Amino acid sequence: MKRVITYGTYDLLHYGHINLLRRARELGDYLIVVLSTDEFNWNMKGKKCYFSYEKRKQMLEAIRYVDLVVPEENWEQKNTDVVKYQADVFVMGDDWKGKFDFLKDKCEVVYLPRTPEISTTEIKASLGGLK
Ligand code: C2G
Repeated sequence: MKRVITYGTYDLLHYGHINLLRRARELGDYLIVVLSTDEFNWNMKGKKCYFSYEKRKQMLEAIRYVDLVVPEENWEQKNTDVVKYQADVFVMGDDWKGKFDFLKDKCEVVYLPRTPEISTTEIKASLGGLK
């Protein structure tokens, strides 16, 4: 079984996220999503999520491409995660291109083209304008 691993915040889930998850799952037989906790987002990414970790986890677990959702608590856990979850492939959108090449000694590293014109930031901005 070929195991794929990917990371993200997945707040305000949208079709760009789904496109990524679908293509990631197509690279193997089992997809693990390592989901940023609320604390990690706030303390390390300066992001305040609209939905809590539990809600974001619940939504991801409902997606047919996703087999397992586990917490991302820090930037450093990737090296141990790929071993712990026996990942054969590490996948991220290409906004992260090159950032995780250090994992190449443990697994295949794939950066997939982002879906253009959609982002959580843009959704928040356009909704912010609505009365
Ligand atoms: N993504 C995409 N197309 C978009 C938006 C996002 O392909 N229009 C991808 C991102 O490249 C990422 C995944 O969807 O691979 C999740 O996106 P985010 O939730 O924004 O992830 P991010 O906040 O970048 O967290 O340790 C890594 C971090 O946890 C990544």
